[in-house]
Amino acid sequence: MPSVDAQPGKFTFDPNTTALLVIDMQRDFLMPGGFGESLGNDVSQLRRTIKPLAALMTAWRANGLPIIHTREGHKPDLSDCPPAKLNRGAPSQRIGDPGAFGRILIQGEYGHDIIDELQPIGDEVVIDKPGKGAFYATDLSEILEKSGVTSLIVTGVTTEVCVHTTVREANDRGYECLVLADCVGSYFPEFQQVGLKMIAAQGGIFGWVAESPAVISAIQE
Ligand code: TIU
Repeated sequence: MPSVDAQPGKFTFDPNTTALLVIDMQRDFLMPGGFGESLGNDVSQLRRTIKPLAALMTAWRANGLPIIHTREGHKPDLSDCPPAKLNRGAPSQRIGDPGAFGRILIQGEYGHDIIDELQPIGDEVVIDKPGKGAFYATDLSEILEKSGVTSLIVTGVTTEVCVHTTVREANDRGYECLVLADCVGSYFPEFQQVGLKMIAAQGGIFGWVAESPAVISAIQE
C-alpha cells in the first residue's frame, strides 16, 4: 500500500478507498479583485497552491483515482445563508452583493465557480456547500459511504477556515485525513503554520500533514 512521510508519522492509504478532496478553489477566494481580496486579504497567499495542486490532480487522475471538489456558496435568494453569516463584520462587499465576478458567492455566478486551472473534469463530483465544512448540509457523507471511501487527501482553501472545519468534521466521522501543506493556503501566513501544526499535534489529533510530491511519488510506485 502507498505510504507517505508525514507528520506525526507515516500515512498509509489504499488508493481504492481514498479520495482527493479539493476545497473551495473558487474565483471569489483566489482571484485579484474578488471577495477574498475585498475582505482585505492577500490572495497571493492562496495562489501559491494552484501549481502543486494542478500537478497532484494530474497525477491522481492519471491513476484513475476520484477527485471531489467543493464550492462554498448560496442560493440566489440567500435562503440558505444565515443572517449571522450574511451580516458579520463590516466588509466592503457582502455575500450576494454585486462583485467583480458576479454576485458574491452565489451559485451560478462566475466568481462562485472553480478557477480555470483546477476545473473539474468528466464525472468528478462537485459539492455545493453553504457552510465552511464540506459535510454540513451536503450529501458528502452519502457519496463517500456509497463509494467505500475511508481516507481523504485534503487540499484547498483556506487552511484555518474551510479546510480545518472539513477535516474536523471528517475526523469525527471516522475518516483518516492527510492534509497537504503545499496544497492548502491561508490569507494569513501565521494561521497557515499554526493551522497545520494543530492537525498533526498530539499524535495527529485531527490527521496527518505532508507535501504533495510525496503523494505523487507514492501513487506512481
Ligand atoms: N473556503 C473558505 O475558507 N471560506 C472562507 O470564508 N475563508 C476565509 O478565510 N474567509
